Amino acid sequence: AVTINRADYTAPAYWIDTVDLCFDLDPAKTRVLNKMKLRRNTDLPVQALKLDGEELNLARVLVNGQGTSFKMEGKQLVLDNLPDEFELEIFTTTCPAKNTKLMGLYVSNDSFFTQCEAEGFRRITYFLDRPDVMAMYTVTLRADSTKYPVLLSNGNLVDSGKLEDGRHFAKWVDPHKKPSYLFALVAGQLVSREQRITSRAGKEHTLQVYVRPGDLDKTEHAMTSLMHSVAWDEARFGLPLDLERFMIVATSDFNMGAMENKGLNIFNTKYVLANQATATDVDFSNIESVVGHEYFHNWTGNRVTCRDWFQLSLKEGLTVFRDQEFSQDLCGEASARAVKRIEDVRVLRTAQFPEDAGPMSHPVRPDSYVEISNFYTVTIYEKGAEVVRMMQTLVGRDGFAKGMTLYFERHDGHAVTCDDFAQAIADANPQSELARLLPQFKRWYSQAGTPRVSAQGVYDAAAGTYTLTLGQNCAPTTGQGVKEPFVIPVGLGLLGADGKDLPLQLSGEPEARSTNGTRTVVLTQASETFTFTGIVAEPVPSILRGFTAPVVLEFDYTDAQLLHLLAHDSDPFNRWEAGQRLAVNRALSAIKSIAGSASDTGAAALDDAYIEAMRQVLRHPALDAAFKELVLTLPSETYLAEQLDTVDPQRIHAVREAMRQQLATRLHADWETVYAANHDTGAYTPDAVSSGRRALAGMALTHLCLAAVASGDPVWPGKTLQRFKDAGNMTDRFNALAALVSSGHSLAAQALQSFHAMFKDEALVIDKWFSLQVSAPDRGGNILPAVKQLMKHSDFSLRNPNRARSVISTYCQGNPAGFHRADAAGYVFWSERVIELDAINPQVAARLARALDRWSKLAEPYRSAAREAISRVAAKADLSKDTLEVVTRALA
Ligand code: B3K
Ligand code: ZN
Repeated sequence: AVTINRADYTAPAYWIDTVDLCFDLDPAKTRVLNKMKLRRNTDLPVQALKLDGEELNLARVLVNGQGTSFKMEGKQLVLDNLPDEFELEIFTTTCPAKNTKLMGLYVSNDSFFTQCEAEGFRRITYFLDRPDVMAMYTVTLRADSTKYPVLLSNGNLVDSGKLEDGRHFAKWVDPHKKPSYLFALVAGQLVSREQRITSRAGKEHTLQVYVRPGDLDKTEHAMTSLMHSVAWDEARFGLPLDLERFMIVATSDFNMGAMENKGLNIFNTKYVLANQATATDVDFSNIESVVGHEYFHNWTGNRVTCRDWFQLSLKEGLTVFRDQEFSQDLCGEASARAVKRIEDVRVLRTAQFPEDAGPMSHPVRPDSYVEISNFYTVTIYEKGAEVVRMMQTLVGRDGFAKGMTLYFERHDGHAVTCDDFAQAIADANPQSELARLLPQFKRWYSQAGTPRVSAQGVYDAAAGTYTLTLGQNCAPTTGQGVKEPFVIPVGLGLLGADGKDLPLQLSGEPEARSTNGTRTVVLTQASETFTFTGIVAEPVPSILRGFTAPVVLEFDYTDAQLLHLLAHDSDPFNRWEAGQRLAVNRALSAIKSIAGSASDTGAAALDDAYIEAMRQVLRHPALDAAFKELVLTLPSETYLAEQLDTVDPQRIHAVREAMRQQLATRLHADWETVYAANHDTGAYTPDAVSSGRRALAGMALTHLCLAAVASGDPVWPGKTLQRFKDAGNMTDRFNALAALVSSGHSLAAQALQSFHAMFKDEALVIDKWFSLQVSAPDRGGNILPAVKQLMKHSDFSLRNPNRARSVISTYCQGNPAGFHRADAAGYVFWSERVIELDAINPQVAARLARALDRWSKLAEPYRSAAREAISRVAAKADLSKDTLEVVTRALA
């Protein structure tokens, strides 16, 4: 496999100004006529034209209307001795029906769809398939009018009509130039929900959401989310919709979440379809953020795109930041914003931190790759978003908006780099810390790894000072031995004995400076000291408020300090974090002290102080239900594993389950009260407040069922089953089902059966049915047999990515104790599925291959067995470069 290096970037030898594509759509043989106008890049010496192509049948090549000689170099079509400007005509055919990779043009449920990012356009026609070649597109689609009544592509419909033999055509012109990865077409039997809107500037637009007939009643939320997105980008960043028509199309066969093709976003049905009967609150909120995300790409990604794929975070980190801000702004209230922030940080810490410490570790701007599809990662997306957020922290919210304006002034219509973005934000804020520290700040783009920030506090009663020493350190990552210090903004507060924030005055300053008791200091050295004056009693420090930087904070908090923060911190993030630290400390000491078998969890007994603190949270009159649910959720097994040098997944599971059981039994009366107070949320709306109440009620049910299983009391399981039957929305119904399943109660089987019967025609609900069963707590190794049994179910299919993921990825990546078995059967299963999937869909296989990223941290016998399984995959002949890159790096 060939490694592509960032340092090797060169501009393209030719530019493509216009593309005129004509498709004769047929599942077995689609004909593609591609007429382009090309121009030599006169900045470079004369070179041959090398066009990318993959799995294409080439029929004809004409230069200025004349047949011409060409050669093939590997997959590339090479033309020499070309004029400086010319028209190139290429005629190819492909077979969309056989395209199981779902890249390029493919068929799903008898409709045609495309997916071109990153390198799928070359599977449609020969092209300079790279993001810095931007062209104007005209697209004509021809197809059978009965089977494919709807014909869509980017831009505006300029012509349509009937053809002979029952066929018809549609011609689309995109008014904006774009890179090939943003090309899209859709053809099939689809219906749409339509909405006319008027922008702030008074322009009219048509918004459309296309779905299969029968799904229209599930499109309202996506449309509402789209309207909110349009309004938000205008209000917050002054960025309007630049198209008359903006379309979203849903397909049930899709490799990822959604795709921001210009004016024609294509979505996984999972992120479009929702109504209260079939979708949970989490689904509703995911739809809002994914619709927002793809829409925001229209500026950050499409108007200004990436020079090369190493710059992927330029559009993805920025656009995740934007969708996170969007969701927070829609929440309105500060407490709901904080809940969203906590959820985002939880994703970062449970997925990105492990990635950054493992074999696939890479900087936000990688230096090399074998297969770019492997770099659509939590590092590029979520850590990239944190880097953008730190810029906003350093220049302020208004300063950041000014920076965005300058970015578009400078780069609209161009393909640029992460450096260009950072430069624009800094230049718009010349007095800011960002401008002062820019070269050092940009280490966040070049250095991989999660920095650890250590903090020590010393109180000097005589001087009335509190001195905080902050240090930073980042462990080596693959290929990067030595790390230079990062620029780390650290939000700080000091709590007095009464729990209130103290005024913050650094020594040397004439007066205290802080907003709402918080101030942000910027750590730039390996170690720095900050001395606060006028402190009359020893405070409790609240460090890294709001999680101002993607780092691990090390501070040796006492239990008393953590309990104080949990009870009083004005920063909701750190208030939650204090509860998590209390739980982590207890879990880790139990894990370390269990001498014997994994089931010996006596050491996990929770102390009264912890239980009492959790009780106070549950009873707190002022805290939101959503926040309580987050505090009462124990750190995940994956998060706990990351805190250990050697990981025994069975032990972690046993300890965490024991803790959960104790929370269930010792807080029994409180769970009952909480359930009574929150289970009725009235007429369904997926807003933050009622979603939070449903989540907390669901959590209460789970704990009540857990306690009931232990005591043999039939009352709560019975009530839960009744709740399952009577629920007026999917969230309540699914939570009741999950409570029975996750507590291992015998009523679960009948509930699962009736759930399947109720929703047998709702693919997305059936996905939930599958994944709930394979993510249940492992009891005596029962999960793997269940997985194998479910794969024999007539609803199971390996070819549909959502379905394959709902069983296989959920098991291998979402159920550590079920997967990491002492008998290695989980790993054997994994290696077989990776190999099997790789032949069908390399992207799905390569994602699954990452389930063993952290194998080298495992305790024996897991470690050796895992390595053996990875080696088995790596030894397979003809692996895709996607999967090969993942397993090769894992073994390196
Ligand atoms: N840009 C697409 C991701 C494409 C992934 C290709 N393997 C979705 C998104 O981030 O919005
Ligand atoms: Zn994106």
